Amino acid sequence: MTEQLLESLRQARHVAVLTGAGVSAESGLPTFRGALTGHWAGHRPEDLATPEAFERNPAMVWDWYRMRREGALRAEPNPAHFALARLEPLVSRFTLITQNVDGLHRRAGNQTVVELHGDITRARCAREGTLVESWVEPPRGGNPPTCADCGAFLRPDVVWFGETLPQRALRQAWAAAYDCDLFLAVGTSNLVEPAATLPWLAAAQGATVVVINTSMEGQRSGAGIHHLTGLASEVLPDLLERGWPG
Ligand code: BV8
Repeated sequence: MTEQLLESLRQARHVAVLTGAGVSAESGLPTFRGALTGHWAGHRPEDLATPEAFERNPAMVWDWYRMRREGALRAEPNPAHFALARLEPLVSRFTLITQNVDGLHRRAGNQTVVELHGDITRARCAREGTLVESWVEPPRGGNPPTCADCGAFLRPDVVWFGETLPQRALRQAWAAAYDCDLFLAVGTSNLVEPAATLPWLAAAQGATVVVINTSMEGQRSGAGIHHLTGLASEVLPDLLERGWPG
C-alpha cells in the first residue's frame, strides 16, 4: 500500500464502498457464479434469476432461492464484514452499497446498508409486491407459497436480471459515487450493471478508487485506481489498521 494511498485513506471525508459476492465467500456462501450445484448445474445464474425463469418453472426457482436463503441464514459475517462495520463510525460520511442479498452486512453491525439487489431472506407477493415476513415452506419441488390476500405466488424479494433496481437505493448509490473522495470496490467482478459502473463514476469525478479482489481480471486500472490483490477478510482489516490506526 503506497504512502499516497494511505494519505488518501486518512484524508477521506466520504468513504463509499461497493461489495459483491467475494465479501461473503469466506462466510461459506458461493460467489454468484458458483451458486449452481446439483440439478441447477448447467444453468447460468442469468437464466435462473429472471422473471421468465420464475414464470416458466416457479418451483425450481423457489427451491434454488430456498437453498441459498438457508445458506445465508446459517452463514456468519466474516472479518471483511466486521472491518466495514468498524469503519463506518470512523469516517465523517460512509455509504455502504451492496450487491449481496445475504443480509450479512447488517448482521455484522453496519447501520446503513444500500441494498441494490434486495434481500434473499425476505419474500413478497409476485403480483401485489407486498412484503411477507413468514410463510410455510412447500415440500421440495413444490410450488412456491402463495399470498394470503390474492393467492399469487410469493417470490424472493430480490432484483432479477431484466428488472429495474429499487430507485431510492440506486439514487443513494449514484449520489455516493459522485460525492465520495474514496471508493472501495470489494469482492465484485464488476460485471453486473448498473452497479458495475459505480466505481468508475467515482474515479471519473476524482475519487481515489481501491479495488480489493483475489483476482484483478477484468478490473479497470488507471489514474486514481489502486488494486489490492488478496482475500477481503485479510485486506480490509489491514486497510483499516493502516488507514485509521488507533
Ligand atoms: C437493470 C440478485 C434496467 C438476484 C442480482 C448494461 C450493459 C450490459 C447489460 C445490462 C446493462 N443494463 C442492464 C443490463 C442487464 C443486466 C446485466 O448487467 N447483465 C450482465 C450479466 C451483463 N442487468 C440487469 O438486468 C439489472 N437491471 O439494469 O434494469 C434494465 C433492464 C433490462 C435491460 C436494460 C436495463 C439487474 C441486475 C441485478 C441482478 N440480480 N442479484 C440473486 O442474487 O439471485 S445480480 C448478482 O450477480 C449479484 O447480486 C451480483 O450483483 C452479481 C454477481 O456479481 P458479484 O457480486 O461481483 O459476484 P461474482 O461471483 O460475479 O464475483 C465475485 C468476485 O469476488 C470475483 O471478482 C472474485 O474474484 C472475487 N472474490 C472471490 N472470493 C473473494 C473475492 N474477492 C475478495 N476476497 C475473496 N475471498
